[in-house]
Amino acid sequence: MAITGGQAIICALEAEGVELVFGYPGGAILPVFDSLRESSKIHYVLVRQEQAAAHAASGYARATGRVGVCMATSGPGATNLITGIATAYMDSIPLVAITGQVAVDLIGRDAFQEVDITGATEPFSKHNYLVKNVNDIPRVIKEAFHIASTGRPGPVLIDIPKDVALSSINFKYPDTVDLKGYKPNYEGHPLQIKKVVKAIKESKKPLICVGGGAILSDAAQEILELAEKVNVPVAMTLMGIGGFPGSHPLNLGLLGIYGTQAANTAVNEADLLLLLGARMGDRATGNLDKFAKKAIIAHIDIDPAEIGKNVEVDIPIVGDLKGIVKEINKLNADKKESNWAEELMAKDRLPAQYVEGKGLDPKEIIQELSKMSNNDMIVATDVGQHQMWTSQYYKVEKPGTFITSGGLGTMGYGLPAAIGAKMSDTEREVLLITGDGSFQMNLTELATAAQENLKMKIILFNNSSLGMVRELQQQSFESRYFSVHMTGNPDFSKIAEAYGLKSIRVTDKKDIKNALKEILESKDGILGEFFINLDVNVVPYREGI
Ligand SMILES: Cc1ncc(C[n+]2csc(CCOP(=O)(O)OP(=O)(O)O)c2C)c(N)n1
Repeated sequence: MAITGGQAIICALEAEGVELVFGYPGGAILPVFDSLRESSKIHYVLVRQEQAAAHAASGYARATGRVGVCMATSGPGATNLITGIATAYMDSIPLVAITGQVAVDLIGRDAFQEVDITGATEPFSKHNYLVKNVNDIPRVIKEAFHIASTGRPGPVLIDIPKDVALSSINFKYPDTVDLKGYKPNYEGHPLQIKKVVKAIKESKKPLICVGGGAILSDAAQEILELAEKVNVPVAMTLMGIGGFPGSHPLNLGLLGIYGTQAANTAVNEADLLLLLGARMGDRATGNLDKFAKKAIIAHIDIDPAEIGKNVEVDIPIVGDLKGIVKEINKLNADKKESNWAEELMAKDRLPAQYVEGKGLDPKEIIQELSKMSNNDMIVATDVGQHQMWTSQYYKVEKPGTFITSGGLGTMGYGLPAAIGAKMSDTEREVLLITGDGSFQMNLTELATAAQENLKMKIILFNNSSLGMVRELQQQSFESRYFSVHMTGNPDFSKIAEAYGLKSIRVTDKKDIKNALKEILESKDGILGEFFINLDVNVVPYREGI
C-alpha cells in the first residue's frame, strides 16, 4: 500500500522500536509531524527549544543505552539542534536527528527557512543524509539507526525536504543493512590480547583508566572482574564515571586537571597503563609531555582513530571493550600481592578549600548527598564548578547513572538531559545538579517537565556567578573578574513555583542534611537552592599532571 514519505518515516521509527521522540514543529517538518500525531506506539514530547530536544534525546540514550530521537523543522529549528548534536558527538551518544528541509527544487535558492544543515553538521555528526527521493526513506532510516548505535556510537542527521515527505511510497522496511566501508571491528586481535596479559603479569604497578567506552560497551562488570582479580587500582575520566563503582576500594577517582591527587600520581608512577575506552582528551591527560612517562601503555578502543591520537601507545587493540576484557580475564593474570596505590588512596585526595562564613561548602553538600542517596538514582549535571564537585565527591556506583556533557561541556545540557532520562522511566529517581548560570540557559524546559507531569528534583548551586570562568580569571588573569557576575538573577523559588515545583532555600550549614532529605524523599517536583561560597575553587592541585 502506498503511504506518504512522512508516514514512511514514522513507520520506520516504529519498526526500530522507537518509543519516544523529542521535538518542535515548523512548516517544513509538518508532513512528518502529521503522521507522528497518528502513531500509537511513539510518545511525542514537545520541548520549548530544539536544542533541548537533542539534549533530552541524549539523556534518554545515556539512561537506556538505546538510540535517542529528536525532530525539528528546517532553518532555525535545525540550527537550534546543532549544539545538541555536537554535544552528543563529543560524548559518542547514539542519536538520530530528523530535520525538515525546503522542497528539493528550492534547495540552494535561499528559500524561506532554508539552511544547509547536512553541510553544517558534517564535522560533528557520525553521518548525515539529505533524502531527495522518497523511496530512499526506509533504507536511510535503517542505516541511520545502525550507524548511530554500532561501533563507536554517535549522532546521525536525516534531512527530509517537505515535498519528499509529501510524496508517496510503497513502504517496505529492510531487514538488513549493507554499508560498504562501514564494518566496525568488534573482535580484538588475539595476539594483542595476549600481549596485554603478559604486560599485566610482568608489571609491578599496573593502573586501569576507564573511559566512556566502558559504559557504551556495557563493560563495567568485566572491568570490575579484571580489577579485582589482578588487584589493579582504577582511575577514570569524566565520561568513565559509573564504569567502575565509585566507592570501591580500588577506585582512585577522577583523572586529569580536575582529578584527584591519587589518580594523577598513580599515572605518573604506573609501569603499565590500561586505557579502556578512553579517548584521553586534554582534560584527562593534562600536560602530555609528562603523562605516564614510566608506563607501557595499552589502549583498547572500538574506534581505531582514537588509538595513538593523543597518547603514544605500545599495545593497541581495536575492538569492543566488553569482549576484549572478557578475553583478558580468561587468560588469568595472577593477583598482585599488594595494591601498590593503596598509600596514594589513603592520602586526602582533594583537600578542603572551604573558607568559613561566606556561604555553604559545595563539597559538604555533595558528600552528604552521596551518602544519603541510593545507588540507582540517576544524577545529571550541568557544566561548571558544580559539575566537577559532583564528579569528585558523588560516588556513582553504576553505569548509566551519571549524565553529563563531558566533551563539549555544554551549559544548559543538564535540565533537558535529566528530562530525557526521566522520560525513559518516570518511576526512576533523577536528580539534576546545576549552577545558576547553566540553569538559566534552558530553564524554560521546566514547562516540558510540567507538561509531561515529571516530578523533577533539582539542586541548584547558587553563587550568583559563572563560577568556573571566575575561577579561571582568578588563576590565570590575576582575578580581573569580567562578565562572570550573574546580577539580575531571578528569584529561583518563584520560577520553580511558576512551573509547579516546590522550592526550598538553604543558607545555613545546619539545614543541609534536612534539605537533602526533603529533596530525596519528595514525591513532587522540587527545587533546592543552595547558596554556596563563591570562594571555593575546584582545582586543588596542579602538581603531578
Ligand atoms: C554553552 C556554554 N557557554 C559557555 C561556556 C563556558 N563556561 C564553562 S563553565 C561556565 C560557568 C558555569 O556557571 P554555572 O552554571 O553557574 O556553574 P558554576 O561554575 O558556578 O558551578 C561557563 C560560562 C560553556 N561551557 N557552555
